[in-house]
Amino acid sequence: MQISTAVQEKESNWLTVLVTVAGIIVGMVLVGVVFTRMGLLNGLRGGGTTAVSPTALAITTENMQFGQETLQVKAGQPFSFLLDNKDFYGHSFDVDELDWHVQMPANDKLMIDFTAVPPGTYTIYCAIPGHREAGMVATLIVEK
Ligand SMILES: [Cu+2]
Repeated sequence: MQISTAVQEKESNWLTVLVTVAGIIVGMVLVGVVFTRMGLLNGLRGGGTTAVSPTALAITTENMQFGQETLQVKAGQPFSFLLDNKDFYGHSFDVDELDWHVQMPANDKLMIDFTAVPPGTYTIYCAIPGHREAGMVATLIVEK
């Protein structure tokens, strides 16, 4: 009698442990799904990919050209650029008036966040010798 009670208690303890473990696993999976949906894990995956936030403007460089001739942002609010260099050599993203000088590694993407900038029309260029002359120039318009 005593033995059988002990066995029953043991079994119910096992069940409690199982239910707890299952609960933890389900919880972790749910948290993982939420984080993935929020894009928080994208940066951890590596491989040179960067999450694109909906407000980020993509700027591509390919064949010694900026893919976008004109970029427009609103003055007085922060914004992000996704610099996507598709060339097998490096470029740079320079705006002298704003003191922006960002290196763009070959075949890589990077996200840069900017704080608000004053309204105006600015010249974007690549500072690698010869690239600006070859046409790596674009215009940044910061609207009021
Ligand atoms: Cu360049």
